[in-house]
Amino acid sequence: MPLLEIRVLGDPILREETIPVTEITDELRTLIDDMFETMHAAKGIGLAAPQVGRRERLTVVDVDGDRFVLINPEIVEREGKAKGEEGCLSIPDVYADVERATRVVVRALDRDGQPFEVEARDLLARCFQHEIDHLFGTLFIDHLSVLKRRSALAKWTKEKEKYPRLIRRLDPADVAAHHHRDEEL
Ligand code: GNR
Ligand code: NI
Repeated sequence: MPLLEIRVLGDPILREETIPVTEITDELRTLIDDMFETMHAAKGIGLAAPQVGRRERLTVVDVDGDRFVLINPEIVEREGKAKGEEGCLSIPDVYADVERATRVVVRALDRDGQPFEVEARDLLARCFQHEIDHLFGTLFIDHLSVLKRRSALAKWTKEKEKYPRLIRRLDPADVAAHHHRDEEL
């Protein structure tokens, strides 16, 4: 399964709203598999379709082995507030504290098109909120104060030079490493 290229901050697709999925095809399931593989190779806990150049309203999540495919997800309940550190595979090496709800309930379709609801807390809830933001063109830096956003963007101005044409290519060796680890677990 191929690794997908990750789009980084500055690529306009990260700022677009995604299009709801109307039909779950084999092609979409292949995209889902490739997104999991790419997320694992990048050592991320979530990955949204726009980050790999796609407009489908779709994201995948793996927080400590709790894996989710979220198609057309919606947050139907939110509760509590807490700050916690976030990063983004599309803004590598930039981190900042973001205030998020500590508990959410998300309604979505799974990879078979079946509707489900999931209640999440803490890091999983944070990850769901971060990913659902991506599906509407919002990035974690948008939640920062002007001052903190400026310092994050200043760091990015330097980091960005590592990503010609705003594309981040992962090392295929990381995929092999991950498969090896899967076999051990
Ligand atoms: O890998 C990721 N870590 C993370 C940490 C805290 C809150 C959200 C995230 S998601 C991020 C991967 C990513 O960019 N998903 O869009
Ligand atoms: Ni992200």
